[in-house]
Amino acid sequence: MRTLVIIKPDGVRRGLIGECIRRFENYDIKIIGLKMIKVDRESAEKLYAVHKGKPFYDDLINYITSSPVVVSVLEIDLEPENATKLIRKIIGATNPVDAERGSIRGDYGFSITQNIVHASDSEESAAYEIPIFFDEREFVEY
Ligand code: FUP
Repeated sequence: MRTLVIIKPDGVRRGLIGECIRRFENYDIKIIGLKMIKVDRESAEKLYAVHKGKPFYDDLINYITSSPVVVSVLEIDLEPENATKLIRKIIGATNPVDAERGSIRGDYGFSITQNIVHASDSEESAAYEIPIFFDEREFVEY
């Protein structure tokens, strides 16, 4: 399964790009797309369309567009349910206070909005999110 992972503005600003990538590389996960970008408003609104109308929506959009992020597409050699579980285990629960030690958010997070990483939470959301940031021709096969 392919999934989108974003190292969010606080992850980049705090020098955690390498640490985050390390944690995915520790598993049999292949990075097939990787780039640094500044997310524009339109892409942010697409990414977070499911949260439109929620009290934290504006903060979320302002935050993800505030400074550069690293967007990546990971290929995990597992069926979607287990791939999603593995990614969730590596990044940890949304709220850092609930995230287990050993997960990215559990070890480094201190805010629910600024929680270092984003990952698609299902095969369907990955299929929706990946094209917001990547064209199929950008992926490398190896
Ligand atoms: P996750 O899949 O863990 O990234 O979490 P969600 O898709 O549920 O939420 C997306 C983002 O919305 C989170 F990264 C942070 C933000 N959020 C809040 O700020 N407050 C909330 O109560 C829930 C989510």
